Amino acid sequence: MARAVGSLDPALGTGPHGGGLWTTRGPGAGLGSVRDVRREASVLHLDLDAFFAAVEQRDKPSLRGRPVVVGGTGGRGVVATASYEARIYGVRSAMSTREARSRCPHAAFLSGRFGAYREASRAVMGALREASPLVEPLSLDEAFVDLAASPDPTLADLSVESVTAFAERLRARVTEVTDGLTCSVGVATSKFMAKVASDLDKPDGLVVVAPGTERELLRPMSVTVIPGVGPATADRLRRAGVQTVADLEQVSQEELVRLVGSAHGIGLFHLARAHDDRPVVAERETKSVSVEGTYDSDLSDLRLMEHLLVRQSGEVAARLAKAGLSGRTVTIKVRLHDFTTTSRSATLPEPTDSPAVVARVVRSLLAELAAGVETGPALRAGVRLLGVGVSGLADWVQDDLFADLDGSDEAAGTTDEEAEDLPEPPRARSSGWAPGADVVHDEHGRGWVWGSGRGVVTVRFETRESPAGPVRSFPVDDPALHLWQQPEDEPTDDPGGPAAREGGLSAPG
Ligand code: TTP
Ligand code: MG
Ligand code: MG
Repeated sequence: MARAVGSLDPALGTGPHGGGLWTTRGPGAGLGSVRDVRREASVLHLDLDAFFAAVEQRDKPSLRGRPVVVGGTGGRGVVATASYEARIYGVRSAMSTREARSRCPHAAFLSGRFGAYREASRAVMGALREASPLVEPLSLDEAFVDLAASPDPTLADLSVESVTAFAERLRARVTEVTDGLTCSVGVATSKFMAKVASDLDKPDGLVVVAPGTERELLRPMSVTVIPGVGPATADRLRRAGVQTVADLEQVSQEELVRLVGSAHGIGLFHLARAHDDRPVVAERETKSVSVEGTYDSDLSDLRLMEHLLVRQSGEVAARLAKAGLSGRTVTIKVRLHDFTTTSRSATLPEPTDSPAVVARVVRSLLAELAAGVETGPALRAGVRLLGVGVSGLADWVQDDLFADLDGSDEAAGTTDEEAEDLPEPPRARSSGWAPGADVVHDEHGRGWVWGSGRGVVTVRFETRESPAGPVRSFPVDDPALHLWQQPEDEPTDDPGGPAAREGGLSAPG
């Protein structure tokens, strides 16, 4: 499965484009230092294949080799991911579940089990840390590993041959510790190129980009391969006649700054030349960007509080974007009329700098406070300070940098349509049988919810270790049927925290 891109001749080196010119990002973002691009392909990027769906197929033998869609299964549900069998029918992440059902009606639609995903993620990150002490997780299923920091003696020369062999062993190890999940890996001289490479031979692939061949690999690719270039930025560039990285290389730095602004123009100029000297950072210093406001008279109108918090979300997001930062944890802070201060946080599965995403989380956090037995009345009794913060900062912006800038008013506004986009409140698990949920029956043992409705719940009795099992139906209130929980489930402030549960996957309707 290993594929080496470009020449294996180490004499090619990295050329003269090494002098680090990254000065556009904020201090401490990991980009301000002057550093040479590495001479060896020693940055590894690993990403699990169809992560949530693959965990479901692992644990549900009857679904192996079949289309599986994980996401919100209710009316407003959105697809989190789809198995490769379902992708053949055009099912994609972030598509509405309704659309996914019409494209692939015979798929299994499951509402997701975050405990199982977190457990798999922990096993993977553990295996990566065995390989090198320098591991930088980007999300539940993805991380950078610095091979130059590995104590493994086979990596001593960091040649293409030795990193290739090492990466293959690491992939096998990931499959072993996760009981069968596969991953795709890219190895290159920088984070940018390693991430590009891990996507080139998905699923279950390995691509090693030989040092010196980065630019020829990038040239034919669409500009959207560059982090931060989403549809809106790509559209601006396309209108200027720039579609591929080769086109982008022809544009001067001044012209790029004019097209997309100084903060991103300079970065784009360098990334188009595969010039990325960001280090792999194991433990990021937790920093935050926040905005707060104090008010002369106590506020007691919830809609006004929401309006102010949403405006602050826009300011925080703008500061993040300006500094080239993104963060995963969104916090609201509220000081009550009696000067007690309270806060609520939620952690997203991926870092964001989007005003719309921050505002959405902020609204649901305010709604959570307003619904609290004690905090609700306290809010209504009057608030003198409101604040919004984003922490857990990364310098890898996942979203489209210009998607929100182009429509910033709508994104940060408080229209009724947006209010309807609030995540559905988490539903108590005992009140329903979510499709895909683990159950145990006193007589038949372990299984999972295949479907429910009209007072009946249907269970397939099988587990990771069993062959595909039989299906049986029970009354929904059958006292012999119970939800089954992973014993050491639910640590709270982990990747895939509350926001991931509420926003990433809505409860089935
Ligand atoms: P990805 O790594 O982007 O996707 P994937 O692992 O499902 O598929 P592949 O890498 O093979 O292309 O995301 C990892 C998980 O994050 C994914 O399984 C589900 C979750 N996720 C969402 O909940 N919503 C999203 O929009 C995306 C992109 C991912
Ligand atoms: Mg993945
Ligand atoms: Mg991923």
